[in-house]
Amino acid sequence: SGKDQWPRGDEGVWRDGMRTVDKDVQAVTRSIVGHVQTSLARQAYNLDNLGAYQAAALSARDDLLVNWNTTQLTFTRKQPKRAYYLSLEFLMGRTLDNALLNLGLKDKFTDGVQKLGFNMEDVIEQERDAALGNGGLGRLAACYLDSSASQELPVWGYGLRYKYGIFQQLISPQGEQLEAPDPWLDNQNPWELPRLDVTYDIRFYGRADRLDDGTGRAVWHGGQEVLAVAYDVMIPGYDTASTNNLRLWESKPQRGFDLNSFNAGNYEGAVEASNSASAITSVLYPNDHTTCAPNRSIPIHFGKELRLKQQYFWTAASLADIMRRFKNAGKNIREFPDFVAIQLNDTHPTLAIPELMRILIDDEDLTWDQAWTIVTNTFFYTNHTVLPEALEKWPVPLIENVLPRHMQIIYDISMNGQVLLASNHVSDIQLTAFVEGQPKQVRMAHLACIGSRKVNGVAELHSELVQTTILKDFVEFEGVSKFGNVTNGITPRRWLDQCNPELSALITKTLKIEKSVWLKDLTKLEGLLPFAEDKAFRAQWSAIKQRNKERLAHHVQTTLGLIIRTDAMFDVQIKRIHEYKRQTLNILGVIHRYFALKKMTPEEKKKVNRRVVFFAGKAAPAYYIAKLTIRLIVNVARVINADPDTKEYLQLYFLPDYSVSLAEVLIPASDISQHISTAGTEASGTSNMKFCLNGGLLLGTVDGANIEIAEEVGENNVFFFGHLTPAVEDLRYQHLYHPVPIEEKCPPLAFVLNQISAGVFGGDGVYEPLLNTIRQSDYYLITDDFDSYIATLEMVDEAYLDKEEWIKKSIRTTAKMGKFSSDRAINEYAESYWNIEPVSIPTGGL
Ligand code: F58
Repeated sequence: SGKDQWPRGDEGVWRDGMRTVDKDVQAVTRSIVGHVQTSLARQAYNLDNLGAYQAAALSARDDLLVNWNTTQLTFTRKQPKRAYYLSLEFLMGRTLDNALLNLGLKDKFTDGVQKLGFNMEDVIEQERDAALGNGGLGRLAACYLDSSASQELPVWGYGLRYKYGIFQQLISPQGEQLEAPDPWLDNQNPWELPRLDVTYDIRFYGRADRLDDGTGRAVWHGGQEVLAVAYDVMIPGYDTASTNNLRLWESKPQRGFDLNSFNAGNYEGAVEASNSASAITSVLYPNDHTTCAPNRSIPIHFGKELRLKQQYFWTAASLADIMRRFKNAGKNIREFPDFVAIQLNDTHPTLAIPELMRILIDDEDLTWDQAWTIVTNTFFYTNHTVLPEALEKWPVPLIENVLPRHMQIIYDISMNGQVLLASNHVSDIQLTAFVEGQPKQVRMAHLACIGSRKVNGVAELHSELVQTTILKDFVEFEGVSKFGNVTNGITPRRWLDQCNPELSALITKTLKIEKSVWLKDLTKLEGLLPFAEDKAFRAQWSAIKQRNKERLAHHVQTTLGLIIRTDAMFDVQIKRIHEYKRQTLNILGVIHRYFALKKMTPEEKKKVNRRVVFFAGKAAPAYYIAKLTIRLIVNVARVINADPDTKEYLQLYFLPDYSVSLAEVLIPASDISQHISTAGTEASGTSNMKFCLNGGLLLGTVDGANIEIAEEVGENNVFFFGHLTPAVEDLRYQHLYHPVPIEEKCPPLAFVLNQISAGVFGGDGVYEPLLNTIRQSDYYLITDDFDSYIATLEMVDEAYLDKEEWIKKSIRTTAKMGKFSSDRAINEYAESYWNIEPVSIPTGGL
């Protein structure tokens, strides 16, 4: 700092005008009332909860802005190396509560809002979720932003500002999933700052002419140009002034409309051009692990070109922005990787690799080798799946048309790779080619891998599978040191302190340290271990779980009008609906239990463990089998919940429209949660960590991060079942070549399937295609794992009946979850991948 860094005028006058964050309740109420009066232009006497939310949000935003400005100014002055997290999805959920907790202002706002006649919980509920993501991958990005800011790491996110987030899920009277748009911006979004001055022109189509000057440069011209406009979202760190930025791009026509067409009397044509530009950021794609339908025969090709345009629009705008910031700092282009690290969240931003090559060669006049050195020291690629049908491939003719210059560069990268391979005597060059097939397609995972400095998977087992299956040949070619693992994590701020305030308070009281200490070093939770032996502590622990169940029951009653009993075990499976995640196994298990109950005498029933089973999750709109699974669950629920023989012992609910906010109510209420993917298919899973952090036990397969959770909490505190990864391929082979009828292989399962076929749950034969996936190839091994699944469910019942032992397991589980903080994960990226360091941010203005 220094005098020259002050903008102009009298420093004292500036300082006097400066807002600070450290406010008392009166400052809070004044600020809220001020926003009601001016920003909202509303009267105090008719203010409703929504108005109160908006005013409170604007007030919190003022505080965030102070810190955000200081943070950005500090970065500009210090010029640290920065990391950029490129993700097509950021599943942020609600912001107000989180912002207040991170700012340390929650109590003051609760108090202030109360004085103004409102209840804080009701006010918080007014906010719509920012649901710019499908599932785990998008929520992971949100947790990583929270951790980066909390640890004062200079990390910016880059994404798209979709006008419509993930679709809203409705359930029809028949139990079918229906999709409705999610116009989340309709009530205005106080958390974003339009930056109408930060714009870039993004080109599509046209021609790329190579210059014949031997430099390899080309000129890309013509086609369509679309404007990218920046919107900034502030990301507050916890217990620090550090407030990072998430920059989201909106697409707009370059000019309001095409004057030429307009003058030629083609008014509709003129408006159309403007529509097509805006279409790029209009909606989030609701696909989930499916470029091809998982029955592996029906490809889903909806709006492919638009998706490619989204990917390019976003990566090109982000790179242009990163480049402009880098150049403003006055550095030499060769130093780019010393100041910039770019993390590719899955293959969606892979076009950034040829795009940076294009910038460096065509605009910056570097040679191919100079450019390639910069590129391969800048990018890092995280893989999130090894499911073959989920690996992105783009048809060459499509790229050639939309991005002609990039197709040339991709061919050149491929050719150079091949030459290198040949000179390294790699046996099967074909395998590493990333332009393959008929029609030719570009395998994006291969391109991302070859263009990155490092590649990682998201849990130990998954990273191993990445190296031994999909990228095996690259390991041979480039050496294992390029490949690593960063096990996923979750932010304990949202996923414990915010969603389970009572448990958070009990932990703070018990550990006898400040909340901010253990929330920033989650391994401190180990201090809870001795209290598992303390009966009074156990009573408090289980009373909190009970109140969280009641909170969930209350939520379900007010939103759906259903009465849920809370004197039962709460058993939860919430995640995208997908065959590999095996919600089918769960519902078949429920049906099995239902028939077992029906056979019992009243005496036998008295000994039964009462269960309430919850499902929630969305299916990709084109994923027929997943939608049938939802329909089956809903209709089984109808029968079971109405059956007087069983309803006291077994209840089943499908909660529609799963979201981050619904997860925040469900997770703290769970006794046991299910993570039961076929071994080797779930890369990591992250909700497994959330449940365990909140003292819910885990029922799962030996897959993804379940394995590492068991390592931490001890095998005797989790319930594992099913075949292991190495057996999966053999079993699938047997299904195809030595099939055994289900009646013989697994009679209890055959009985359940037959009951569904017989129409016990209605449907008139609609479920046959779903049942046939099990009866025929059974790719996801339901028939192989059913028996051990049922046996394990029974072990869970038995364990739950020993209440005191169960609570001990619950406490021990929470105590050992330190590893799964996203702070740990983001530190691994910062240290071992990006090579960036924390920058401390002064509090209070300039
Ligand atoms: C998920 N992937 C993994 N993809 O399935 C899960 O195991 C992991 O914990 C999580 O990533 C975080 O690493 C995932 O959520 C998607 O939603 C893609 C969205 C775009 C289309 C393809 C699926």
